[in-house]
Order: sequence, then C-alpha cells, then structure tokens
Amino acid sequence: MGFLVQLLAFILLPLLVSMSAEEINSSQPCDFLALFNFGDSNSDTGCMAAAFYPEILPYGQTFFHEPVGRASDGRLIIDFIAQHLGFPFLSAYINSIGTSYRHGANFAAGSSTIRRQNRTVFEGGSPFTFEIQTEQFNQFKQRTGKFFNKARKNSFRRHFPRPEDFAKAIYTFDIGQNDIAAAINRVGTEDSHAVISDIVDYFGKQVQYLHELGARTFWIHNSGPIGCLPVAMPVHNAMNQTPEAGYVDENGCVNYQNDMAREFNKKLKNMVVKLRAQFLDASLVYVDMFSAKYELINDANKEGFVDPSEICCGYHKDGYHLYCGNKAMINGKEIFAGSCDDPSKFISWDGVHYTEAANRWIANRMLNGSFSDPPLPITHSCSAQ
Ligand SMILES: *[C@@H]1O[C@H](CO)[C@@H](O)[C@H](O)[C@H]1NC(C)=O
Ligand SMILES: *[C@@H]1O[C@H](CO)[C@@H](O)[C@H](O)[C@H]1NC(C)=O
Ligand SMILES: CC(=O)N[C@H]1CO[C@H](CO)[C@@H](O)[C@@H]1O
Repeated sequence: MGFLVQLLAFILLPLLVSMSAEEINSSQPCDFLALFNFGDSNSDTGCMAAAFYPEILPYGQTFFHEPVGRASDGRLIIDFIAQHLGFPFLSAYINSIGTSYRHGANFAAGSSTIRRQNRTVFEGGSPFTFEIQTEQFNQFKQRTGKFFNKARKNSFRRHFPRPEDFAKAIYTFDIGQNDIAAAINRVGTEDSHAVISDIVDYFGKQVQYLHELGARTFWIHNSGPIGCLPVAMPVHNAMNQTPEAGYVDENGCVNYQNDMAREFNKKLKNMVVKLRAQFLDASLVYVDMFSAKYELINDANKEGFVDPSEICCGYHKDGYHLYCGNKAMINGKEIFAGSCDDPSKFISWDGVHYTEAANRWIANRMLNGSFSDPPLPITHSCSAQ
C-alpha cells in the first residue's frame, strides 16, 4: 500500500506540476530522480547553522516557525524548486540530525565563494568554497555507492539515492555573488575585469568536474542585482549628502555594483555556451536571476510590496548596522533588531537576503522558463542542447 502510494505520487506529481504550467511544451517532462544543489546563503538549507552557530529567531518564523538554517523568514528559491519538482526539502549535506538524502543533498553554504577567500568564519567567510562543495559531492556519491551495494536491507537504501539516480538528477547552482562582493570591496586595488574572468573560469572547472562525476542536467542561476541589496544603498549608510549623479539608478540601486554583477553574468553566460558545446551529452540551462529579481524590485509597489529599499528585520540607520535578531546599545538605548509586522509585504528580509514572499514571487516566474536560456521550464530542463 505504502509502496503503491509512493509509486503513484512519483508518476502523477511531475505530470500535475507540468500540466499546471501556463504553456506545456510538447515534450515529456524530465523524470528527475534527485536534486543536488551548490551555492551560498541564497540556497543554504542548514549547512552553516549545522557546522558553526545555529541561527536565531526571527529567522524561519513565517514558514517553519523556528530557525532552520535558512537566511530568510521562510522558504528559499531552492525550496520552491524542490516542491515544484515533487521532492522533499533538501537536507544540508553536513547536517547529521533528522536528515534524509533519498532525493538529493544540498552542498550550499552561506558566505561561500567560487574562489578561495582569505577570510575566516569569524570574519564572515566560509570554508565551503565551490571547490569544496563539489568535492563533498564526490564523497557523497562514492560513499553512498559503496554502502548501497553492501546494504542488504532497506534501511540504508531508504535514506540515500541509488547509484543510477545520479545521472538522472538535476544539478542546480546559485553561487558567485560573494565573489562579486569581495571584488567590490577591493575595487580600485585590482583589475576587476581580470578577477571576474578568473572567477568564471573557476566556475567552469568545477562544472567540468561534476560532469566527469556523472552530472548531466545543469540549472545555473546567474548573480542577482547586488547593488540593490538595501545594505548597499546610500539611504542605509548615513550618507548625509545626496549621492553624486549616476551613483544610483531610479530604484536606489548602486550602479557600479550592479555593473559588476552584469559583467560576471555576461561572462558566465559565455562559459555556459562554451560548456554546452563541449558536453554534447549534457543539458545546461542558464537562468537570468538578475532580471527576475530586478523586475520585482522595479515593480515592487505594483506587485503589492513596500519600497525595495525597506528592510523587514534589522536596524540600519545613522551609520549603525545592527543585523536581524541582534541586540545592542545604541546611543545609550538598547535596540533589538526584530522583524517587521508583515514580512509578506517586504522584498528584503534582513537587508541582504530576500523574504519568503519575494522568493515565491521570483520562483513562480522563473520555474516556467521565462528567464531561462534556452527558454525551458525546469521540469523540461534536461533537454537543452
Ligand atoms: C589571499 O592572501 C594572499 C596572501 O596575502 C594573496 O596573495 C591572495 O591574493 C589573497 N587571495 C584573495 C582571493 O584575496
Ligand atoms: C511564467 O509565469 C509568469 C507568472 O505566472 C507569467 O507571467 C509568464 O507569462 C509565464 N511564462 C511562460 C513562458 O509560461
Ligand atoms: C525549448 C523550447 O522549445 N521551449 C519552448 C516551450 O514552450 C514555450 C511556450 O510555447 C516556448 O516559448 C519555448 O520556446
């Protein structure tokens, strides 16, 4: 009975999901058996919280009603992806408690970069660079394969993918924004163009490595408009004088920072095209998250959100940056950086990360392929050539 229900869920779910899309491509949806994700805090579902310090409320308050290692009040885009494909939420690879990896694993970690950085965890860095994440995936695959063949009984098999699932999995990526942030911090002291090319080359090398390990479907998010993160905006940085002409755009986003992200995205797209030509047995879809996020920021009021510079959780004024969930004495007064009353009206959760409402808005538009190249919905992403 349980088996039948599971079997039916498997057959029906992907169909229902794709039928509900506005337009159905004539081809059959891909029969993905697992989801593996790589990235930074945009898609970390518990890695940094398990490895170092657990997160505190109000993180997680909206959907999970407790902090669950996600940098938002609720679900992230990767959670909407998992739900859309009929998978449970992804467990972080290094989390050892209450996890299941039957349908994939998440290697993403907050603060992670594509290239190695010199910052320790205490300075806001992450040891889980993209290179380490792909190496963790390699271990995950080798070790589950080894135990799978030994395990006669089902208990192991219920919790891990079968060796043949890896080739029929979708591999998703959302990384690079912290590399761009690091380059922004060093602007003027190094050749940003060369640095960005180097970051993209590193990205390409790791994708090649995953292909060597058997990955075949790649769903690659580009970098969001980093200059639109409220903490980057002059309004939250005690700039008394109005910024010089051209410093910000009509939405208050910092132009030179968004330009860095645009340059990264252009080079990333060229890299994807190059890899596509190299791997004729693989499918690589490039997803323009920059445009999806920028559209939301630009249409904030029309879409029922407050001004995109507003931060739901945190205290950022008069030169003070007190991040969400923290307490401090400011001018002799104790300030607690708590949540706004209605996070569903805000785009920015904590000045750096998006609210669940914003993540849902973005996911709803991105999953059907309207920001993809080629324009495939994620359910059909195995067939890009
Ligand atoms: C890390 O530090 C070393 C030595 O100071 C330096 O050569 C290197 O460029 C730094 N790397 C990055 C990514 O900043
Ligand atoms: C994708 O969904 C959005 C939001 O529902 C819709 O506006 C858009 O037209 C859809 N695009 C495609 C290609 O189906
Ligand atoms: C790759 C591909 O053919 N995608 C198509 C799926 O269907 C939509 C809507 O008809 C098209 O716009 C895409 O080009």
